[in-house]
Amino acid sequence: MHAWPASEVPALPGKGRDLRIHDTATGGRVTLAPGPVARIYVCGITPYDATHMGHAATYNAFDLVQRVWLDTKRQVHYVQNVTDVDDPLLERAIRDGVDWVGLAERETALFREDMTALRMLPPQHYIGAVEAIPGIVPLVERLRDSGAAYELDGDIYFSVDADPHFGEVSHYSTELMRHLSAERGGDPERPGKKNPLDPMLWMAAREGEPSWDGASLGAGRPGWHIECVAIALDHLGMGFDVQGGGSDLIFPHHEMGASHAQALTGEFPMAKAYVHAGMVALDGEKMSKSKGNLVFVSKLRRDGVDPAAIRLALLSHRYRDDWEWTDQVLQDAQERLGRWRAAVSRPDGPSADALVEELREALSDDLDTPTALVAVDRWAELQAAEGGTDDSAPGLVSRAVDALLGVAL
Ligand code: 5CA
Ligand code: ZN
Repeated sequence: MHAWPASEVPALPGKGRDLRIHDTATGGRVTLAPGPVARIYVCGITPYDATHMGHAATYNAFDLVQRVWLDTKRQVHYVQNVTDVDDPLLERAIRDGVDWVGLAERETALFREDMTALRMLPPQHYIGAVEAIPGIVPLVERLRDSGAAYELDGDIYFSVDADPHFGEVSHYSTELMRHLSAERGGDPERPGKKNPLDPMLWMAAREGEPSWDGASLGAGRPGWHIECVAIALDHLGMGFDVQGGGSDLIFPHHEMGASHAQALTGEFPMAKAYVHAGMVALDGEKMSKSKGNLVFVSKLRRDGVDPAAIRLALLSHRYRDDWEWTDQVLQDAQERLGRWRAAVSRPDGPSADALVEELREALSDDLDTPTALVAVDRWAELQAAEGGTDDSAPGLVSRAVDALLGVAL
């Protein structure tokens, strides 16, 4: 699949700091020190109702990770998937009486437009589940042949008991895992499974549903977790730097993914850091496609809202926190954007060298965007109150806010 066009990232004087980031698997902060090429996998959308503010907030967090790395003069190798075949997508297509392929294509196209408008850096590899099937089938065959997977009425399940590290990403109790498994696409109640938590790797073809050639597995379609593992291993290999997504992916998705990879390669964990963004709510409940309580990026754009203001609204919250989208959040961001634009539109101003270092420090500190925004606010206030004589300062602030925060002033 093609991704979306990249906006240019201005180079800043000096060099940024290494990222210290919260890792769900170890429960603490890790300092990431990748080689010259940092590797990141971010779970992509299931394209049936994109792009709501929760999605945008999560992709914003991982865009910042890349901007910090780029500022340390590293290259970034970024991979993202599109879950373009899965139960919720097929169910939505049936509900709306539309073709599932067309639905996925339309929503993916909208997501690309939204990501472009928000200045999110594109992945180098943007891979759909369907196009990944030829790579998924041999992995499932290997898992089955090594005893880490088994067949149940034609479907192939992964055996979580095959992985001695199972549970070490989420650290959730068995009870919670069982609950979340039922809620998030698993089938803990299905009779005949070795462990109720075992997830499906390959689903045998069902009447009226799409299916693909699965070689010795028979016709069918892939499970959700093996999709991301196959794409990540194919394009990044084991031991990449960050696996990212929202906190609702901690279990089962990232836990199962780490287990699949461990059973396939004998190595653990698949990623050096498992990084999770908090959930964005609307009217007191998590924004979700299934509940339908959504605010869409595309709707705001159609209403004439500047994408830079949307991005500032996302940045005003710490990425790990759960938070609530309100009209006030957007209005505050619009006002802030106006103040910043007025401040950089003058020919000179107070020196901004210290501000660049403050931004670097705040972002390297587990992506502390609220502190970063306050630092820019202070420079803009000083500009408004006293001005300054540094004729390179407004340009430097514009470039820093663009390079590090993805906001075009
Ligand atoms: N296709 C899978 C990942 S492989 C998937 O979860 N798709 S999704 O469309 O449901 O979500 C895409 C990303 O947005 C995931 O990282 C998910 O955790 C995140 N996300 C979904 N809802 C919210 C929300 N309300 N707040 C923050 N992030 C969210
Ligand atoms: Zn995923």
